[in-house]
Amino acid sequence: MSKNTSPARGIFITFEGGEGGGKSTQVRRLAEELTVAGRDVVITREPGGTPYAEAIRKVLLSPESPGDALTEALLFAAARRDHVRALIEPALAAGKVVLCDRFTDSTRAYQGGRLPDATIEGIISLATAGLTPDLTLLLDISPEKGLARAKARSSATDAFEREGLKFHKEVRERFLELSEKEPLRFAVIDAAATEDAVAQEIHDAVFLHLGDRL
Ligand code: Z5A
Repeated sequence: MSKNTSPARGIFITFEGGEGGGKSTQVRRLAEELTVAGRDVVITREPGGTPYAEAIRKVLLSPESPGDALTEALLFAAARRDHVRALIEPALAAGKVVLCDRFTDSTRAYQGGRLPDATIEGIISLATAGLTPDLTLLLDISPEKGLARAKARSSATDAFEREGLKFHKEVRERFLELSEKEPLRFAVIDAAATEDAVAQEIHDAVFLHLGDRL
């Protein structure tokens, strides 16, 4: 009788929220913590994560963006399909912990206000073939604070950062609505707190939701 030697499936954690919420900072911190604890961790981001998807990222964030939500959603989805097939699924199949800076909830929050829900969900489903995060950490912060942080870091702005405050407030509301619809998948983190306090809240949420698998 052959023994099953394939590793247990890995864990998929996504970080979501508006600009300057500290997602990239906290992805790195959680990766360090889990690595020290002996887990094999992969850090990635959207749009991007693979050479092909990183090339699409350049197009998406360029100032030439036509500003059409369907065009954007289809491009995000094309990048995501390559990312899921070439990087995320193989890492999960190998038993790794995948930490992803933005994923499908960003499409729901950023493109969602301008397209029907059925269109958004159809496009997401085509790109992911049903892959859903095990846990989504929503780093919630007021757009005023988040954009100020992003600006303090760099004076260059991308196509999304140039949108007005009203747009960013609506994005924040959509993220919060998503977290209310799926409270078991989401943990809402107060991202206005200090970096150490945010890291502690994330640690607590990860071990509360996934402790038995870590
Ligand atoms: N987008 C979309 O529309 N649809 C989609 O499906 C997807 C994405 C996947 C990608 O931008 C854009 O694509 C994004 C949505 C859209 N819109 N925008 N803009 P990105 O990936 O280039 O940018 P971002 O995701 O918004 O990341 P960011 O601005 O780099 O923010 P962050 O990663 O959340 O924060 P950070 O880089 O960790 O920190 C920002 C600064 O704050 C930095 O100087 C830190 O040192 C500082 N920081 C971090 N934490 C703290 C605390 N706690 N206190 C004080 N200062 C802090």
